[in-house]
Amino acid sequence: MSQETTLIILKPDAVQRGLMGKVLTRLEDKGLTIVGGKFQMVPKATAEAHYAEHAGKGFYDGLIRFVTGSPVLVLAVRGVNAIAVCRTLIGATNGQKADPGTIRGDFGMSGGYNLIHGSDSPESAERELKLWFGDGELVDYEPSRQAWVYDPSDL
Ligand code: 3AN
Repeated sequence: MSQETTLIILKPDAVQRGLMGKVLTRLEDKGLTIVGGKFQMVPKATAEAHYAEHAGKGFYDGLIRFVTGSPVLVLAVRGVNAIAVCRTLIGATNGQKADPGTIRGDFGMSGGYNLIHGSDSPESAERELKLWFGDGELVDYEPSRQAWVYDPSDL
């Protein structure tokens, strides 16, 4: 299986609650590789493009206010099957229902303030990475531990 890259956002609640380190550690501990990152306020147009599929839903205006109201950490995360692996680590949308052991299950109590975004498909990952990162902003490198994260037949 080849490596995938997925778009992860540590949302304003993760930043404000001081959980960036803990969440990043979970991604790194899993064996995933951070290949891009930026800490930023989110322009309204970017938030609207990112969440376009939710436009018109009851929670949409609040979601845009939330994600543009305080800084986020945007990450590009790489690994074999990284999109599905990150979704599993993240857990169900609502922290009250997310399984213990997942990021939302361990740290969250809300469906709106749910700490972290992860692309939900290869198509979403491609679209979202293009939206949040410009040409040349992702860094291709081989982490030294890589040889001990994967069996060669995984790659
Ligand atoms: P997920 O992030 O688990 O893929 P989506 O794609 O269904 O969830 O929703 C995108 C974002 O919209 C969520 N992360 C959450 O911030 C917000 N959202 C989704 N459903 C609700 C809801 N019922 N109430 C409030 N916010 C919601």
